[in-house]
Amino acid sequence: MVAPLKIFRYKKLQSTNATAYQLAQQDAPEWTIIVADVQTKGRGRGRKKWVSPKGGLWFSILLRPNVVGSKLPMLQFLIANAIRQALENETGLPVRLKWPNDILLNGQKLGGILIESKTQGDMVSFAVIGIGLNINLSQNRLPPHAVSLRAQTGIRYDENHLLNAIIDQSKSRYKDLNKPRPTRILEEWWRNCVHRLARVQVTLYGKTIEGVTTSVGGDGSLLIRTDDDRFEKVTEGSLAILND
Ligand code: BT5
Repeated sequence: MVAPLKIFRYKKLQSTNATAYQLAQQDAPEWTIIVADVQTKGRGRGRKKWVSPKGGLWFSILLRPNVVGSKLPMLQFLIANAIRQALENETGLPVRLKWPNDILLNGQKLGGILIESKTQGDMVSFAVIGIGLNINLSQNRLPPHAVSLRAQTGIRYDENHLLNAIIDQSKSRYKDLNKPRPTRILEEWWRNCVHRLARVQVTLYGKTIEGVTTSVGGDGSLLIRTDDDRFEKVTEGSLAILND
């Protein structure tokens, strides 16, 4: 059964993920959504900061998928597909995806996804899906290599309308997570991946792998064919697209 949607809106929070996580621990139902106009401690992966002034869409969705923890990367891809489709439908802009968690517009970072979860044994008890999207921020409020919809087009967008479109797309795809094979999620993600069959460099803990990305796997990994024709599977890291 799908629980009814409940949206909690705040003017300012440290992090919508932190608030959603607390609510999850207090048994809040699936599809509880936390939105903040401003985050004072917005976070990315690891210890990275997420710049979150007014003008962005900063929100978290609480889900309780009945899946094993190893399926969480597919949940991230599923949500990335939902965001991409919603933004493309509503704005007509060519929004693309970059491994592992980036939403791009014209090669620059429009947004990102951060999943924080709790598991019990192998199973997920809840997942908080944090989504940050630069909607109406002016370029001078954005970090380097970032872009907003408004900075790109000069148009001001309705953040609420976009939020609803993303939630609708996420809801209509959610059941795909329970399919035995994640083919549909993976194919859609890969079709819209900006570095499909491109030369990339992935860095993790100082180790670098260079080569051509050939596919993504059901565990969320990226397969890279190196110059000496070996296949390397990477499950974490930061990816840069090489131009040569
Ligand atoms: C991400 O991390 O891309 C995930 C970002 C998730 C943010 C949402 S907002 C709602 C929810 N509540 C939170 O506290 N977080 C989530 P990562 O791949 O680690 O990228 C982080 C890097 O992106 C930083 O180190 C900066 O280089 C860059 N960055 C920071 N703020 C940005 C922004 N507003 N737009 C584009 N890039 C940004």
